[in-house]
Amino acid sequence: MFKDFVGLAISSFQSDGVDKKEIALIAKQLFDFFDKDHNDTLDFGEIFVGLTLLFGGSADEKVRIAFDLYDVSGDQLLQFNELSHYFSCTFKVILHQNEIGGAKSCPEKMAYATALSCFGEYGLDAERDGIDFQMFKHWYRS
Ligand SMILES: [Ca+2]
Repeated sequence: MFKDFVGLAISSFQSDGVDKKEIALIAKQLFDFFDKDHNDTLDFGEIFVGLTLLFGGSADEKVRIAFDLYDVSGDQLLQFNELSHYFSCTFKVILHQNEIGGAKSCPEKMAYATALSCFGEYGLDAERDGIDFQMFKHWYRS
């Protein structure tokens, strides 16, 4: 079931030149998020609740979901690579939606710069520190 899910995620993004490993990673986090009883299958209820939260939740719930999805290490901190990964995915979606004509913008570079400025704003060390949920929420809303 999980393999199907990842396969589906990969094939639906394949034409966009998005890194497969990256999709697989996010798909895994997303799957875990949906799979509330961790039995490696998604039942209708889990999918329904997951989608409701993703698309219908309050702003607070959405921030929480984003935070948990990208906290791959699960230590309740977004390390620099996790945060820049989050921005990279966000920018890819935004750029894809807007299809800025001809202008070759690079989501990875933008993500790196944004993550750097976010860490800088809180006076954190990109090598060692991480953004906690309160910082992320504050930053998300500013
Ligand atoms: Ca983490």
